[in-house]
Amino acid sequence: MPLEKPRWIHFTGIGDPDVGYISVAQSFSHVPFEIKRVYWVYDTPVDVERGNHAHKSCLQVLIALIGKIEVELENELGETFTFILDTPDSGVFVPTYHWRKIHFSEGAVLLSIASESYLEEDYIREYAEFKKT
Ligand code: T46
Repeated sequence: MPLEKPRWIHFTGIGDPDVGYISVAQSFSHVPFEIKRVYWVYDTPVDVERGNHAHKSCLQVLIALIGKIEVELENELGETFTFILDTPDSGVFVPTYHWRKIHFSEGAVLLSIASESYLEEDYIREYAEFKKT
C-alpha cells in the first residue's frame, strides 16, 4: 500500500460575516475516519515544543481553533511536511507513523479529532525507535 501523505482538510464555513460561522466534522464525510475521540490543547507557552511522537494506529485531524500553530511532520521515508494552521475552517490530516513537532503562538488552541481512544501503547515516543520502523 502506498504511503499515505498528510494533507489539508478544508471545512465549509456555514454562515456569513453578520452572524458568524459553523464548521462541521462528521465521520467519513468531512473527516476520513470514524471519530472516536476529540481533545484540545491550550495555554501552551510559545517556547514549548509539543508532540515529539508518532502513532501506530491513530489517525488525526488537527485544527487551530484560535491562533497560529505550526505542525512539522516527518514520515518513515524521512520526508518532511510543514503546515501552518491559522484558521478554524481548515485542518491537517495526519496519517499513522508521522513524527510530529508542534509549536503554538500565544493563546492558540489546538483541536484534535482522532480515530482511536487514548492508548499509550499506540505512541512511539523515542525518535530512534521511530527511525527504525
Ligand atoms: C497528538 C498531539 C497533537 C491522556 O490521558 N489522554 C489523551 O487523550 C491525551 C491526548 C493525552 N493524555 C495524557 C498523556 C500525557 O500524560 O496527557 C498527557 C500529555 O500528552 P502528550 O504528551 O502526548 O501531549 P502532546 O500535546 O505532545 O500530544 C497530544 C496527543 O497526545 C497526540 O496524540 O498528536 O497532542
